[in-house]
Amino acid sequence: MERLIVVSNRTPAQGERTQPAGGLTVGLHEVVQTRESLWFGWSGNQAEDADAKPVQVESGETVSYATFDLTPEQYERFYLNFSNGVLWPLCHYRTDLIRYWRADAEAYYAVNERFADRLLPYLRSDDTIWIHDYHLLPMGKRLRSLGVKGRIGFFLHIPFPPWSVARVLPGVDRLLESMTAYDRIGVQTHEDAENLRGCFAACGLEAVVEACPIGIEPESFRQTAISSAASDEVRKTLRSFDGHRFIIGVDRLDYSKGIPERLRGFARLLERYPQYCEQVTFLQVTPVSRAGVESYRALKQQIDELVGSINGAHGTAAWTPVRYTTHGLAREDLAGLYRHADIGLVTPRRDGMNLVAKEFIAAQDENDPGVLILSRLAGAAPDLVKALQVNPLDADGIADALHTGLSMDRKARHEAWSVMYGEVTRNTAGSWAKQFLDSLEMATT
Ligand code: GDG
Repeated sequence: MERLIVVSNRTPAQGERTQPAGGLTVGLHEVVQTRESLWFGWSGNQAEDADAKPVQVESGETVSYATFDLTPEQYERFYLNFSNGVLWPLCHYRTDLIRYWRADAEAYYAVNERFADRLLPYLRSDDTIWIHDYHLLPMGKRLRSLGVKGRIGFFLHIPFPPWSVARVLPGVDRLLESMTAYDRIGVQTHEDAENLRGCFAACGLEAVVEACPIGIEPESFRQTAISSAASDEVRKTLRSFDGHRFIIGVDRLDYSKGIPERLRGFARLLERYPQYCEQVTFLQVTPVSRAGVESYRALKQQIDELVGSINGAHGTAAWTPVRYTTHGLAREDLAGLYRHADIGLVTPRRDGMNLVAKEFIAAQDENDPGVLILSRLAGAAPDLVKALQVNPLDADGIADALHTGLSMDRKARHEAWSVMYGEVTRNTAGSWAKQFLDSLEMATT
């Protein structure tokens, strides 16, 4: 089997290499452990002299890591301003949040070229290269112009909008043209695939795009949930709920995740179904991300205020309706808490896939499973049809689904859960990577 080169903006941090913690890292963990691989990307560090510093290589038994620094200016223009201030909102249909500057776009292309230039000396002619996510859309084109002839695939982890939205981006045709360098482009859903194909067609371009939904490692997540369900940390949190039932939400702090909308949905539950007051607590875990981008700072303030106003309006001296933390939890604590939760509340306004929904299903106790409430705008929605599906903008719809979920008997919960658990165990991280790499292998270059 040829060597696999994985390229992503960030490579997993030291602690994550054996125990992956987040979306992309979870997805790729299995594949890089099972074949000779090199994982290449930004170190996460900034240095004024980054361009003069060599790539750092840490060799391992099957997987090696090669990382390099960015200059503060590259970090700001490439990562914060263009990747997260232009492409992320565009791909999540939030054109109102785009802050476009031509200099940032130029820095984006320049850093992509730098990724390619720095990778080149490490490549062998028979390597299979797999590039990931919106930070690196044009990287393949540079590799081709440097003479790389082997297979290059690309996977987009976030949604792709239709042409009517994508055309808002200045220079979108240049971006799409650069993506034709790939032998295969994978996206999460059929809708994303249709959208991206439509964009290529609108620009008179051709590329092979396919839907390939990402999964998790359900068995190991399930084992983590089982072994953590009675840990000190999980028990301490459960004790603090004082016997109340609880709803859990887990998301990076991001406007795509629909956190204010979800809080309004919970508030509507308390207003319209007052029998849940002092009976149900909502735990929202929201590690801060991208604090350098203005729209994320504004969102944090909005959530802080909403949590305060819901707790002020509905709380009592003895009960806090919303428990909210912006600190991440350890993965095992998260898994243990999912297992005890009555409801997993996953209501993104848009999401490429949403692995939290799949983790929640994997973590459940099959004898007494919780209920998943899922946004119909998450990429996971077509796979998890037995979830209680909601429109994330409809606070009353979320309240009704919460009421339904909290009222479901064990048999109904088990029926829905077992169908979804079947789906989560069929389409795993491993099968996702295999499907994409098999398809890339069939590409003739
Ligand atoms: C992107 C796409 C797509 C979250 N909080 C904590 C924590 N997490 C972990 C979750 C999950 C991961 O982070 C989040 O994955 P998602 O898929 O939900 O979302 P994104 O980070 O936005 O990922 C997404 C994904 O890429 C993969 O293709 O599904 O649509 O946006 O694993 O558990 N982990 C720990 N503490 C936390 O507080 N340990």
